[in-house]
Amino acid sequence: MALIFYSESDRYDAWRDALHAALPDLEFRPWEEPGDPADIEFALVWLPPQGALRQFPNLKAILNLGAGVDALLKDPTLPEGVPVVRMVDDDLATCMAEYVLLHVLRYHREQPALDAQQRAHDWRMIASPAAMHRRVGILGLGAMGGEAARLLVGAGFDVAGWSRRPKDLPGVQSFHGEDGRAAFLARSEILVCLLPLTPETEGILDRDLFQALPAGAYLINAGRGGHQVESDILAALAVGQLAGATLDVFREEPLPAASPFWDHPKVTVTPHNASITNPQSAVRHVCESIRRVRAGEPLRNVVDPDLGY
Ligand code: NDP
Ligand code: OXD
Repeated sequence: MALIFYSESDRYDAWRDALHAALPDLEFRPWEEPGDPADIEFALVWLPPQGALRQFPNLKAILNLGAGVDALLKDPTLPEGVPVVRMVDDDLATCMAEYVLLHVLRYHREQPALDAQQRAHDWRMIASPAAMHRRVGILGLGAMGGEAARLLVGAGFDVAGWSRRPKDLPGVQSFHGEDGRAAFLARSEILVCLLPLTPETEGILDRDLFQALPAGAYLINAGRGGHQVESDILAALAVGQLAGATLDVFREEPLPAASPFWDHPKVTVTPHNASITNPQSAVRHVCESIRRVRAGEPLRNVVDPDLGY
């Protein structure tokens, strides 16, 4: 039994060593040296070349190295009937929640304005309310959004979330579906996007959505660049409908040097590093999937190709 690994951004050696320590009988093969394709039962991948996974006739599961499977599902030649398992890992969710808390706090405490005042040698106090008076809305209340909500509630924020189905998370007001969207947006002074990119969520961060937010709201997007209509973000910033945006993801990555986001005074750019899969922690999730396949048990966190997440 063998596993094939493909990723240009995840560390091959770290994954090989972590998997070898946990499952010494599993052969770990680099993409360039797959050996006999018939040996390969698992593919541990991030953004593999389109069509490439079809060459393994005995593939039992495609284990995605990230939480988002949008790029993988774009491959029309993905082998039929082979389950795709997305990454669900405590460290991944914790790091995302930390990213969200950091940027929510920056906006809540007016840090960008204070930074600008410092640059101008301008000594003026800016008051912020206590966190309980700040309404934060999270689009997507899954593994990432749920943990971000938990941390924000713990920090005292007034938190709501929007998902497809209703949720029952302590301290979090739940809105769902199209019917719940307008009321959810109307209360979101700081909006965080942690949705998966699917045909339904593509371009969701657009002019109409920004107009449904309270004037001067803040946007934090760590979902996918495909969620954002980038010209609409710039337009909403120009008229003050958005007071600021923190963007970790972009339609084109790496963000081109000429992008107006880089130097925009109201935009914080981070290089798609809100949360990065850590092999030391995520290996447990991969091993559990392999164990389940071997034991003939149903896999967890399997992607529904019809929903796209
Ligand atoms: P999950 O599948 O666990 O959660 C997705 C959430 O989005 C669920 O609450 C789901 O609702 C909701 N949702 C999906 N479609 C809709 C819709 N049409 N309307 C309303 N709600 C919807 O995913 P994760 O939380 O693990 O990850 C979310 C995304 O975060 C990833 O797909 C990826 O794009 C991004 N990500 C970004 C990283 C970064 O570093 N920037 C790192 C990791 C992830 P329901 O619960 O009802 O199904
Ligand atoms: C992910 C990501 O989906 O890193 O895990 O974007």
